[in-house]
Formats: sequence, C-alpha cells, structure tokens
Amino acid sequence: MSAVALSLGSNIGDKAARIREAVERLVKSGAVKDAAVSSMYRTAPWGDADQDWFVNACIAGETDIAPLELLAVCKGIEQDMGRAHVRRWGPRIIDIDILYVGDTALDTPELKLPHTEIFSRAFVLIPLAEIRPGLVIGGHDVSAAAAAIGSAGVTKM
Ligand code: PH2
Ligand code: MG
Ligand code: MG
Repeated sequence: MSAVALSLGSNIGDKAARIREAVERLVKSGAVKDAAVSSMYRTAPWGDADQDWFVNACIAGETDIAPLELLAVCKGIEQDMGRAHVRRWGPRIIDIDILYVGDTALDTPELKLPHTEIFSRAFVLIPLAEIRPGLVIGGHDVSAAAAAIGSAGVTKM
C-alpha cells in the first residue's frame, strides 16, 4: 500500500456534481482506499484565464495499484464521464490528476510524479492541506506552502 492523493477539477456544467461523481467512481473502483475527501472549492481559472471558474477538491488515501494503473483508472473515469480534449489547460467536464504515490519519482511523457505543479497551485494546496495537514511531498510541506501561497481566488463552497 502507498499513500496517494489526487486533485479533481471541473468547470463545465454542474461542476460540484461532477466532482462528487468522480470521487464516487474512484472509491468504487477500489483504486483509492480509506479515502478522505476535502471540501469543494470555487476557484478562479489558473494558467488559461479565458474560461469559466472551477470547482476543485482533493482526495487522499491508500492505493495498492501501480501509478500507471492508477493513471489508467483516472483516464477511464474521465472518458466515461464524457471528457473531450479541447485544449491544454482548457475547459473540462472532469480532470483527475495524480499528485503523488508514496515516494514514487517518475518523469515520463504520460505521468510525472510528484505532479510538477502542486506547489504553484492554491487550488491544489488548500484542499490538500485541509485533509492532510503536515503532509510533506518531495521535501516540501504542503500546509506551509498553502499558507504561503494564500487563498486569493479559492473559496470554500
Ligand atoms: N486546471 C487546469 C488549468 N487551470 N484552474 C483552476 N482553478 N482549477 C483547475 O483544476 C485547473 C485550472 C489544468 O489542469
Ligand atoms: Mg489538471
Ligand atoms: Mg489532467
């Protein structure tokens, strides 16, 4: 078993319902066990600002499957929920990103672990710190980073 956390985001349609559905599917799949789920947050679009606001949340738990298998589960759920690829960082029905899997360090075109943008995104740090206070990823403290980045554009729903 490895500790795992994932970030969920949606900015099309009933965003909160999409997040709830994705969490349910992740838990039902057995890919994330002993799951803790954060509050949902209304967040301003990051990176590509020319799109609707998002709902973001994080889920953390334990996994007994390999990172690439977990990635396949996430992509399968995105597909089953009707995600279509429009543009990088563009609008999406559901996005499920693996943040870290135990101590796994991976740098492949399909998957980089830990996720390279965790510490630049308040919409990841704040929900993650909520459910895993004191978590350290790659030598960096998530709660300290969440406090430092501030909560501009990230509002608990
Ligand atoms: N995801 C992106 C790009 N920008 N902005 C917010 N607020 N939330 C997201 O989940 C998000 C984003 C690409 O994955
Ligand atoms: Mg993403
Ligand atoms: Mg993604």
